Amino acid sequence: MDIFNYRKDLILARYESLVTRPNKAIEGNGIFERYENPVITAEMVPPYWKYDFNPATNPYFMERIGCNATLNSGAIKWNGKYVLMVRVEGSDRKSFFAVAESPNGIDNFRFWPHPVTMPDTDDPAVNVYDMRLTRHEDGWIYGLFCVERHDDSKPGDLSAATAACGIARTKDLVNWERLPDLKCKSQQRNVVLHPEFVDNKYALYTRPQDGFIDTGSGGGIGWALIDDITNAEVKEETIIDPRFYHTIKEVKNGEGPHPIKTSRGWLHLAHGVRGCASGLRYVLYLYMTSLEEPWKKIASPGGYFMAPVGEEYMGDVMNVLFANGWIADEDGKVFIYYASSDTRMHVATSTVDRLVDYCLNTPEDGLSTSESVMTLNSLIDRNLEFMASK
Ligand code: M1P
Repeated sequence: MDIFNYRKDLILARYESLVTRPNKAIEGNGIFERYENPVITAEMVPPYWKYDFNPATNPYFMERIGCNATLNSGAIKWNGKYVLMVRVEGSDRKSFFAVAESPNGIDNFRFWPHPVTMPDTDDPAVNVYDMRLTRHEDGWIYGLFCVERHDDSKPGDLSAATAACGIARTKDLVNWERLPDLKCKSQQRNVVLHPEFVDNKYALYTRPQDGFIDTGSGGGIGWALIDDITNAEVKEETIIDPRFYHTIKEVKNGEGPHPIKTSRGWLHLAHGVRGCASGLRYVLYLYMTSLEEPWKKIASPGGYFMAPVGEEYMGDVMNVLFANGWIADEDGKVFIYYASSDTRMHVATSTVDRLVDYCLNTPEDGLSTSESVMTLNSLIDRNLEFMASK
């Protein structure tokens, strides 16, 4: 067989076996289950996005367009399928959005034929990423994402960048209407649209930051009401989930996907960042806010909900878990889509009941060693007493 056909068959067979690989849950801590395999990796991008399939123009069947990573994905249930709005990062470091769908949410994810063609604003972005999808009660599906541009106020500095919140909406996940970027005094990343109107206004979870990387005076996850989503402007911003010294969110934090409405309150998934000798460590945490006043925190379990394990530590940006998509099914099952080390996508499953139980019954961070030991001793004492009584 000639090299073109040999390589083409090999690449197609490898791709098919990867995307059809069944995934199995791993029993864990009772709060959620991880799965044996990642759900989407760079190798699962369709070969016809990478290779020129014409032997006349690609006689060696060589890769023409490289894919580096598939990460931070928005998520939505769409026509009965589990759909991810994947951040695909090319080998040229540019990210774009592409939709992948699965019949069961845990394996067999396949990309739709084309990536999303996202319209630009009058001030085109250099890079866009990390879309949060919200099916809003106004009837639109919104995608809020980070828009990165070079910071032209620092002409000689090639790494100087700015972050703003891009806003687009769609009815089919294919055709997008781009709205003006969020107007705000600070830079913004990790902005999320709340699914319901609050006081007849659109509500945003924000993450104000002084610089592109450093949050500086930005104190944590914010809350802002917006009069007009087609010309969105943050006029007032309140910090609802502050970062705090010697916690998992000392350096920064950010809202994940939009919160899930439960009978006990809004259930939130977020990421927290702390600094250590090897750099920044990104973990996931949960919190809950009041149903009537979604800006008021009612539960704040201490510590992280998920941190990297095993191969999740490895990748382009080590020691990072990041989540901006989850799906709650009608039967209460929750699919948490998270990326590890800015490289690949995974799923973890749980239920609304278990996650709410976790939030309401996990002790809060007492903010000191003494408090942590006291909390631990209280559990040990209750257990010893209970076990002795049996
Ligand atoms: O590299 C880790 C993450 O860093 C950023 O998150 P944050 O704004 O909270 O620092 C984002 O660029 C995110 O995409 C990335 O995964």
